[in-house]
Amino acid sequence: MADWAIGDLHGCADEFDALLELIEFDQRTDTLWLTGDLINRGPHCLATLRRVHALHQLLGERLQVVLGNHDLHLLGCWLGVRAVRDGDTLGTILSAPDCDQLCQWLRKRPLVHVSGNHILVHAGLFPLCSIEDNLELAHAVHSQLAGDHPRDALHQLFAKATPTLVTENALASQLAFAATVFTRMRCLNSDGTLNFREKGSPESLPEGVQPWFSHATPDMAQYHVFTGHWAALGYGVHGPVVALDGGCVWGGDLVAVRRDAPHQPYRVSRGSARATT
Ligand SMILES: [Mn+2]
Repeated sequence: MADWAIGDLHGCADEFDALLELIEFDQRTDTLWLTGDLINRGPHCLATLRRVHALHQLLGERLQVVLGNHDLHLLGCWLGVRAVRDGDTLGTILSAPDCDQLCQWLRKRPLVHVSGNHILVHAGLFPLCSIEDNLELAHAVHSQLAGDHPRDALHQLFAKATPTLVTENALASQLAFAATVFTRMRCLNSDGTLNFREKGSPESLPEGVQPWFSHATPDMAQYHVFTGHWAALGYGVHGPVVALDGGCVWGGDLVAVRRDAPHQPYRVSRGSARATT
């Protein structure tokens, strides 16, 4: 058996199938972690979401998916909290007969998943608070979103985030901050506040702006943190962080690693997979 992690799918269903074939994924025994952003921007979003949902039925807890910013956006569109935007490729999902079933499943996925010293999260962990506090924040978002009032939860998640954790505030008022950290964060400013602007490669960042993991605490060094989200960063191991978004949807690669050997990537490049109907 092997424990795998794969980066952002973004509707690249053919490449996902090809990568599972390449790594000889064994559905009977292997585990699979997906870094989120299953959908949007790419060509086969409905097929991808159905495929991952079906795999989850088959694998149960051996398949873990965390929510990314595009997954939250889809949930927002589904419940009428957000409008579909230019460049979105969510139409086939939103008009599918099984849209409700798929989105009900999606909203119950966590923002952070932990197993032993391995952590799965779409964008990252806030490095200026402990792992424990990060997990508590992620759980707060998850329980709201998976609870009885997902529309209210999404309104809170999409509210303007404070640029840092406000410790004296109630957790409920930190939901937008938490959702931003776990699903959208890339960089911090020199004062430790979230930088909402920079999306480029680390080399292109202005002075004082650093990747979030440059601030990683000794606390985090005991873990492997598997992330996606940052296509311009690409695949790489940065201390405890294993970045897996190879930018497949933008013409790059879909990347898999065995979680116990994160320095050895397996890649399928965009368009190299056989076309499916
Ligand atoms: Mn993302």
